[in-house]
Amino acid sequence: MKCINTAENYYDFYPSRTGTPAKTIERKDPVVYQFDKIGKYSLDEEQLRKFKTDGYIILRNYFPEHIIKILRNEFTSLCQNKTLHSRDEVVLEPDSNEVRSLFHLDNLSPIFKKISHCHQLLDIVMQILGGAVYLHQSRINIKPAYRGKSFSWHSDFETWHVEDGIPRMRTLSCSIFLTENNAFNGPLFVIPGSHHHYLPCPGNTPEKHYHQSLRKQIIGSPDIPQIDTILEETRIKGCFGSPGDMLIFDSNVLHGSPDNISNEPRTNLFLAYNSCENIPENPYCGLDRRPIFLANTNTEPLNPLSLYNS
Ligand code: 6CS
Ligand code: FE
Repeated sequence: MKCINTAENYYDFYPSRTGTPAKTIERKDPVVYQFDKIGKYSLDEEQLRKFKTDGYIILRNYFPEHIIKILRNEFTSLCQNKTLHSRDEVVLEPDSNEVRSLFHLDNLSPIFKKISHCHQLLDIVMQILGGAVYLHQSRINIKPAYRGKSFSWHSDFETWHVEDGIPRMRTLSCSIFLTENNAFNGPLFVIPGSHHHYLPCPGNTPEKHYHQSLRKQIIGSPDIPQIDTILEETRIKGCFGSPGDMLIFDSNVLHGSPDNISNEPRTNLFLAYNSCENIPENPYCGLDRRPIFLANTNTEPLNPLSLYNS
């Protein structure tokens, strides 16, 4: 197996986009690194078992309405800031000029920074990932009404491994629903249990791939026959919910979402954390690292903060 990186422990356990057809690789890393409760908001055993089996869990009414309102208002004012529009952090829909994603929120706004450091998140994230973590990526994905386009099936880990150099599966995302997520407005679909298998993707990574992939991902989506094999044993689930619900999903769970042709936008905040024992070096595709707004280089451990005091 190829190993482009020079560091000794930087062997490629999960090769992908090597240009030659490759078989499914069984996961080589734990899903839950620690079962003990480390804080008030940590998950109980049953929730952890569910997360371990399915690769995701939805916590209902996790954030109160007033917090969701603050996040939504902050997002609206960021979008109104015209100076942001020409920046790379703003990703537009593939066939309209509507905003599809806004990245690096923790850098753009103290409110988003604070939510990403709060106990409600870190008590769970540090439990599952077994110790100190840092924020790898933050973003809001907006699926505008009528025109929001789909995301094809993918594992976030595949991209973060190949394009950002994250070595092992010790990474997860929290997605806080800022609007309704229903059957009609382009909700996230997940394949329960798919995180136990790694599907190497066809093709090679082009230079500056993110300019294309964030609008419409083609490279980094597995071959259909491999997805088909996974779907022989399990069924697609829709992550429906209301504002304030929170989805937590393993970085290797297969997910995607359909177009939004409804009259309601679908807006979710995503915060992706990586273990401080899993620091990336050079990307496994051999190209330059992606910019900081996609793959944070500040890997200092986060200290959990209280959301409600000062
Ligand atoms: O390239 C990335 O990092 C991202 N792309 C997708 C489709 N999901 C996760 C992540 O934001
Ligand atoms: Fe994703």
